[in-house]
Amino acid sequence: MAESAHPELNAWVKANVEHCAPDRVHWCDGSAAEFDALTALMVNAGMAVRLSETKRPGSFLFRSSPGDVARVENRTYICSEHVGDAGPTNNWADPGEMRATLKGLFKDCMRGRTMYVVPYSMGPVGSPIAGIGVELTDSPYVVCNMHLMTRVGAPVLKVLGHDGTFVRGLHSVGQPLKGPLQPDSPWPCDAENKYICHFPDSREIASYGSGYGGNALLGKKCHALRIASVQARDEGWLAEHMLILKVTCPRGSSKYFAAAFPSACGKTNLALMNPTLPGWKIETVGDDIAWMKFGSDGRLYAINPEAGFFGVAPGTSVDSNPNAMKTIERNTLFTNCALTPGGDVWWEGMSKEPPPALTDWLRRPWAPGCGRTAAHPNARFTVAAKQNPICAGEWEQPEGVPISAILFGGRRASMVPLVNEALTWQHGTFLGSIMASERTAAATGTVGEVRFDPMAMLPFCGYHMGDYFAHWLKVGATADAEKLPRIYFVNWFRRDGQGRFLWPGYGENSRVLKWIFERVDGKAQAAPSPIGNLPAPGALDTASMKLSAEQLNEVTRCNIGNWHREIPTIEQHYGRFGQRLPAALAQELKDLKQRLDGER
Ligand code: GTP
Ligand code: SPV
Ligand code: MN
Repeated sequence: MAESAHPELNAWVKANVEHCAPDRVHWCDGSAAEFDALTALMVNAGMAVRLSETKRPGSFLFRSSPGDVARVENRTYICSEHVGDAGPTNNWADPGEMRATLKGLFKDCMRGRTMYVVPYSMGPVGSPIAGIGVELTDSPYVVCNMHLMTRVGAPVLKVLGHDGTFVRGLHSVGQPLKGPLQPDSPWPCDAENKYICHFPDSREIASYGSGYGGNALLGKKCHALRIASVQARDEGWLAEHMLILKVTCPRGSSKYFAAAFPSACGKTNLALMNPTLPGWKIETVGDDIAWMKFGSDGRLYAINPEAGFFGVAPGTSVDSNPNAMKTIERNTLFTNCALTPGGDVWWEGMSKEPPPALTDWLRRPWAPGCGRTAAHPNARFTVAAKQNPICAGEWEQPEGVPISAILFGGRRASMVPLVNEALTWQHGTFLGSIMASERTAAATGTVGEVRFDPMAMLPFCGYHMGDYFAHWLKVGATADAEKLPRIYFVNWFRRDGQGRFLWPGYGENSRVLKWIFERVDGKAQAAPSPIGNLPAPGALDTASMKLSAEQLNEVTRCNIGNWHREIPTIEQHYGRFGQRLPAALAQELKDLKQRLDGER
């Protein structure tokens, strides 16, 4: 493939070729041959290990530089034209100044390398909800991941035509090759000098210095969340950090739920769940991102803009997530997992007993009890969604699937009960806006620290969070209230005094999905509480569970005292948004306080 039929695209590529000075330019067609050629190239260069053809056919292991293992929120910038449009939760940078900085960084940065031009569609090609982007990158690892995570190639250029709009993404690992005789490093990057920049007004992304995940696969968080959230605000729809699942009850009727949990808080696990409740069935539409627009029938329809999963490996096992284990049996890219002597991958939690000897993610010999983890806690697998044995037949339906319920949830050791139903869309928006969660290894920072992460969008909202809340309220106010999804708050991560999880989670979460399903149908019973409707005694199906009455009461109750103590923290959180905090949410907080006072 040479150039496209799109003069503006061609001119943009040409300008970047001149500036970045790659030795070669390759327009990607998304074919299997292209994928095979690139993986072979990386194996030969020592950047990838081909895994055993009998144990893990068609699969490869990559080990990153220790300085490039996760998203870097402190190096992620929203460069809005107007000061203040990025809001207090984002790093803002002046777009003019940032463009000048980037110009310097990208100058000749691809010397010795190939620039890959990756035209991709987020969403089924040609879907009315889908969007197109083009990523220019000097990383063959990124290209192979984009093959699996998005739809790449000629059909995308066809939809783009000669004047279609697209999101522009420029990416470099930031390590020019010194010369043809200089061997490449196994994971080139510029560890100390990363810039993940977004220009929401012109729908542009520039990412420098990292090759890892959301920093580098620009279709994912940069495009499908940070840029798309701005497009969604402007056009009246929602771009959210949500899985999409289909749940079918024993009598055969189905509903679709979307759920927002922060990074590494259980989206992939819920979306691929094997329910423990007999007769109930879960199928996957998406595991990380949802784009939702209103259909002509007034209901909210969601598509999964992605085509694959970039999932957390540690903790994934035949017991916890058998469908994920089946999905990644073949044709999978693994990053920062450990390598077995037999040419397979391993990570903490994959089996109860670790293998006797491994090569860890830093390529060092590893033995059980040596005091280090063999895989990095943010080790990941990249795999095509269609390999998932429970992939819903309609997952690529261009019009999307109608959403009946939206779930919000985070990791909270105490306070937040297992499930709580919002009273209205506005109350649900309130609950989403005060959501907090313990930080995980998905981003660099202090693991375990509780922080507010509204709607699981803290690292991903491309504009002022106060305006984002207002957008949610507006979406609800302009819709037919009867047709809006109901909103729920869940928490699988309650702990006892010894730090053990009180709720078994994983497949047992189907019990909560059942209660929500039946609530939407107007069947299951609820009991009011100051924070919302909790399952009435006996309404949550706990048949054949090994959970004592005390444990069940502890996970499902609203702890009035804890909520009282949380109010000042919520007020402080809200205080950050100043005048841009919607009055309706300030009122919701007052109402909550009053209801809690009434329980004293
Ligand atoms: P991102 O891809 O970063 O957005 O993460 P995610 O939200 O898809 O999280 P994922 O499902 O990969 O889970 C992350 C970690 O949480 C894994 O180590 C899981 O084993 C663990 N986890 C998931 N669901 C549960 C649950 O119900 N209970 C408990 N205790 N742990 C869970
Ligand atoms: C997340 O951190 O929410 C992820 C992984 O899904 S990454 O693509 O690295 O953002
Ligand atoms: Mn995610």
